[in-house]
Parts: sequence; structure tokens; C-alpha cells
Amino acid sequence: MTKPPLTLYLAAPRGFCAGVDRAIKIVELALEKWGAPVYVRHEIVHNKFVVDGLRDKGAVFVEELSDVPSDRPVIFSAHGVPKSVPNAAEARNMIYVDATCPLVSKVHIEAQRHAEAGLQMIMIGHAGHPETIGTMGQLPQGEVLLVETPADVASVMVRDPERLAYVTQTTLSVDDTAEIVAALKARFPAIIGPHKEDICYATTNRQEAVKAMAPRCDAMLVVGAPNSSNSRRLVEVGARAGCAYAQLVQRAADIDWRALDGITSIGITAGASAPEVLINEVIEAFKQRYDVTSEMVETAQENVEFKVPRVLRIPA
Ligand code: 10G
Ligand code: SF4
Repeated sequence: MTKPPLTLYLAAPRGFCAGVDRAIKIVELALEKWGAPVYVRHEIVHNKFVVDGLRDKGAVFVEELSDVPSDRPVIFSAHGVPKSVPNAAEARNMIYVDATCPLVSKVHIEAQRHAEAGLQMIMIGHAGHPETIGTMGQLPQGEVLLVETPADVASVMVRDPERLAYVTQTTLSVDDTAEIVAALKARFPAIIGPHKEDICYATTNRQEAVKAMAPRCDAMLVVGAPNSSNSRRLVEVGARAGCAYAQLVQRAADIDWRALDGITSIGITAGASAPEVLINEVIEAFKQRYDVTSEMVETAQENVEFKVPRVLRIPA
């Protein structure tokens, strides 16, 4: 039987960012240095396949530091942690390695710097997300106000409208955030923001590539996990940029083939925590059913790399 033709657009950049790469490397090097078990507080990155792979090598994933025995090393996930977490680890004399992405740590420092200068902080982010909890947790409870929407900006109660600053989560929708920032600036003209926004290069680049790809394809799949914020943003960006069907899939088995019936083009991308092996698995699944012609939609090139902490650069 002849296969139907399909143009497969592949977004670039897609998949792993430098912060994810570094965080996974940190767990692998920690296992080499200290042996199993090495504990990881929260999923090192939001991807079940990555987490399962590291668990097989001896990593133990827990949600709270209190679940880690004091005599085993613990890694903090790439999303960052409130200050209370390393403080508690130090109080218990634990070995800990912070895998917080340096671009998230930069936001933590920003928030602290503004607070020290006497400004009240507003964070643009998603309630309950570990990065938001981590960034807000750089300052005492109640010090950072969270806004998620322009409507929140309209109702937020501040101490002094003349002495405000804002930071953002790094994985937000660039366009939605611009609207929230505009609302903040309209209500509080004196508010101070980051020199360049806190949304990171990887988030920005992946969303740009989706915007270029989405109007060209009948359907679009984002490889990523349901708890991966940046991956979910890519689905939204794709739908808004004109793709009639945009869906998140964890791997090939999740593809709803019936929903794709009749398509002649498909766009594929992946969130910053999705490994290339899963993207390839999805591409292969299309190749089995269609006569695929591939085309890359490349809107940027990336060459960012972050070093692992010094303690893991020294052999055991
Ligand atoms: O997109 P989120 O923040 O949910 O995380 P992820 O693990 O899916 O992707 C990597 C991004 C981070 C570590 C947050 S800076
Ligand atoms: Fe770092 Fe951006 Fe990746 Fe988050 S998404 S880990 S901030 S590079």
C-alpha cells in the first residue's frame, strides 16, 4: 500500500536547553562521584523519561528535603528552590548540589538586589510552579506579590507605587508576559524591570521557531510532559500562530492518529526538557505511516553551555 505524502516541519531550536543539559549532567556526575543513592529534590527537569533514566542509575526523587537522609547527597532541581531549602540542608550538614539553572539564579539575585534597595517585588509567574515558589522564596514569605494575568495587575495591592520592581518566570509566553508588563507599567509607571526580560533565550527561541512553523502546518505536536510549563506554552503559541491542531505528546504512543486524519503537513517541536530520542521516536512514527519529506524551520542557532559546579569537576 502506498503511503500518503506528508511534509514534516521540524522546528529549530527545539528540545534540551543549556540549563537542562547541565542539570542532568549534575545528577550523572553526582552518581559517579558519590555512588547511589543520590537524592534529587523534585524532578530534576519535568520529563518522566529523563527522571526514569536517572532513577535506573540510582537517583531517588523526592519532593521535600525532609525526605532525604542527612548522610546522602542531594541535588536541587533546575527550576530553583526557596532559600529555606539550602539553609535547611546546611543546618543538617548535608552535601548538596544546586542544579538551579544559572539563568534562574540570575533572577533570584535580581529579586534580592531590588529588595535590598527597598523596592517591593512583583513576580510574573504561575502560582504553584516550582520556579515561582523558588524565586518568591528568595525573600521572606509575603514579600513578593504574584501576578499571573493583566486582571491580577489591576487588583494587586502594593505598599508604595513609586517603589516597585518586577521579575518573571523564565519559561513564560513572551506575548502574554508583554501584556502583563504593559499593564504593570500603565498602573505603576515608576516600576523597575529587568534590563532585558527574564524570559530566557531558550524559551524565546523555541516560541519564535513555533511561530514561524505553525502557520505552515495542518497540525503541530510538541514533545513534552504535561507538567512542563515551557512545553505547554509552545502548544498555546502554536495554536495562536494559526495552527488548527496543536497537541502535547510525551512520546509516539500518545499520538492521536485519528485526529490527524487527512493532514498533509505536520510541525514537530519539543520543550526544553524533552530529550531528542523522544523527538526521533515521534518522527519515526510518522515515517512509518507517511511518505515523509522533512524540512527544518530554523529561526535561531544556539551555542549556550553552562559549566557544572566545581565540586563535580574534581574527580572523587
Ligand atoms: O518549563 P518548566 O519550568 O515546567 O520546566 P521543564 O523542566 O519542563 O523545562 C526546563 C525548564 C526549567 C528547568 C525551568 S527554568
Ligand atoms: Fe535555564 Fe531557560 Fe532552560 Fe530554564 S528553560 S533551564 S532558564 S535555559
